[in-house]
Amino acid sequence: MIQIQPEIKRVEELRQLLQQASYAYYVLDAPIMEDAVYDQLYRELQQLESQHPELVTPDSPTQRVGERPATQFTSVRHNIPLYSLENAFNVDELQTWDQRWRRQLPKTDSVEYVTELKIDGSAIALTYQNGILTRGATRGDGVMGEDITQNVRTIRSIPLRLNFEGLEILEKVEVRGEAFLPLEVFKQINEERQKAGEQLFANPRNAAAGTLRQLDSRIVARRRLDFFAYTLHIPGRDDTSIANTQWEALELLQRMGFRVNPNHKLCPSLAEVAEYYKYWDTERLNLPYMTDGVVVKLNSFKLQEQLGFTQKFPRWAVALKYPAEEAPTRVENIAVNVGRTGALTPLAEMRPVQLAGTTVSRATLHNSDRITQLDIRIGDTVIVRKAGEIIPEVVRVLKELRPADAQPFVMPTHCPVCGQLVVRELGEAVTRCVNASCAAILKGAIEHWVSRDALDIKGMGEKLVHQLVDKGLVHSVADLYELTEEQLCSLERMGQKSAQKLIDAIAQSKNQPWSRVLYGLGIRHVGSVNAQLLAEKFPTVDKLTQAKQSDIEGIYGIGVEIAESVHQWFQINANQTLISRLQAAGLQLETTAEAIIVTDANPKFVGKTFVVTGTLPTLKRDEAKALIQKAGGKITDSVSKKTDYLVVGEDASSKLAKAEALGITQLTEAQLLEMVEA
Ligand code: 0OW
Repeated sequence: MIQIQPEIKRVEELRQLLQQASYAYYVLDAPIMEDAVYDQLYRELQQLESQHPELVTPDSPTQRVGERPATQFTSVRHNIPLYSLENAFNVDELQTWDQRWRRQLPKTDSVEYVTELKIDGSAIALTYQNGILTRGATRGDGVMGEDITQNVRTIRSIPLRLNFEGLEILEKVEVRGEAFLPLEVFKQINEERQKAGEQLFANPRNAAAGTLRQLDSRIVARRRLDFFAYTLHIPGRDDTSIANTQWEALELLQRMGFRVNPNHKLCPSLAEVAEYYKYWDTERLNLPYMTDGVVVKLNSFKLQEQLGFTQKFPRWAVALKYPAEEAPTRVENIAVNVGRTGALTPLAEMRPVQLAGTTVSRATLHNSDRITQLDIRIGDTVIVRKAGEIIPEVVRVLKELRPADAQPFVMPTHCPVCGQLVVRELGEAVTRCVNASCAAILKGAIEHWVSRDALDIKGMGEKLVHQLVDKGLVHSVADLYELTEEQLCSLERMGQKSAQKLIDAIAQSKNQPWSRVLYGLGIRHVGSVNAQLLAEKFPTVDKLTQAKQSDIEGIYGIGVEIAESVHQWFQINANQTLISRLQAAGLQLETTAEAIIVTDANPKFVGKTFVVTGTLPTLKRDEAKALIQKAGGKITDSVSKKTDYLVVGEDASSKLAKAEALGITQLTEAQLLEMVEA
């Protein structure tokens, strides 16, 4: 090995200096050197690294911006699901949330809350191994996200290496936070897009999400995304093992090198939370980034653990939103929609009104309790709100404008679709049609089955589903797999070609994994997050059918009501029949081994054989292997003259000697990563 001692020392020195300067500038917002000095040091490091490529490490400041655009994003699993937040739109609803969690833990007297500004960006999850950033992913559906590591590395306030000074060195760390676009940058981007004649981003949140999903990380680097961390997990360990409270966790995140929103506050009572919410309603308009509410969390991790999660949300946190735009309009009719669970949902049909950039003409009235509470009548003038959510809501009725002929609404006693008597269980707010063959329920079930997160059957739109049911061609989702071309051709606007295409799409859906089939069954309380958790714990349908309710309850994030609903569903004969019909049709009712699909074919890898030996500095062996396979390379365990590359880690085995004897090219992890990204 030639003597390169002085260069190694200089490279280390430069790296240290540049990292401190970057941290001070982007995280502390307190520069410690002039930009010109930074650029000169950066160039010196770049020169040294190009002379000695083996000195390049993934956490070097020069490794932030990848050169080659990705072809597409691979989907990745979050070890710990990313939950979203339940909404409260005012202090009353905050109190309701507070009373609800207290009912779960009656003995709790005084608790502390942490309030954080709710940054209106895009949630991302970061993975660090031995302190090095190895993965960045979008939230996705909470369980599966997209690998956007290349893009995340360009966010200057995200450290490429954690600072464990004075802290326990943690092998694996998961950090979650909000990536966002500062308002200034958002305006700049839209000005550029305006000039380029491109469509503008509607708001900073869409702009951030759109930027994160850019395939070319050089574009991302130019857009100067920023990041506030708010959650820290150590996979495999209890959160309480590293901090006892959210407050401590935020401190820890700062010490490790993350930007944490400075406006978080410890509130000993709900009154203080309300004060904080009131203060920031106006104050937030002076901030250089978009917020849409306040996140209120119970500070104690012990309490958080005791409370756990519902199907989608943590019980110990709530998003206290700021009301968005509201507008008055008239109720012309109140119609009743029968959903796929049979629930009868009253809908206000209103005179169209402009709201938050869209035209609104319908708003959900939820259930008859809500109608009574609002005392809404046909002909009333109401205030409608769109609080960032897609579905607008009626906030209140302007009684002083009520016309004499306003008609009160009465919930129908018979299902408007199938005519059967409807049921409203005691204590339940919802009125439901319980006729399993009600066309509305069947249509809803099929729409759910073919939807994007379920079996994802393209071409099976709402109109087609309604035709299939109305013509008696389909009485259950299993019938889809027996549809013939001539049956489809008998439908409106269905030619022979599109019929065949649809038959193929239906057949194609048999390859969807067991978790999607489980979600597609439409079991109450089983969303796509829980379906994936259930499919992981019960890899075959038989295991799930035979599972006791207590086995199901034991899964992280699955509560009692979900377990009860799942267990009951599998006891019903009609459902068992459906399962066996789906099995006969060839649907995936068990988890097959994850096939590594070549997603980023790279000419340097296709047709080449790799052997990996020794411990790599940041990647696990199977991660390096997956990386190679996804790029189209082949992995073997032993070295032979057919081997093209040997990836060498620490304490390499005898394979190294054999590779040297055979003159096989050796690669360090850094060189492998460079090859992958090149
Ligand atoms: N947007 C935010 C924010 C925050 C998580 C922890 C468990 C569930 C929510 O500023 N300050 N804190 C959390 O806490 N979440 C936030 O945003 C959420 C993440 C996903 C949907 C929201 O954007």
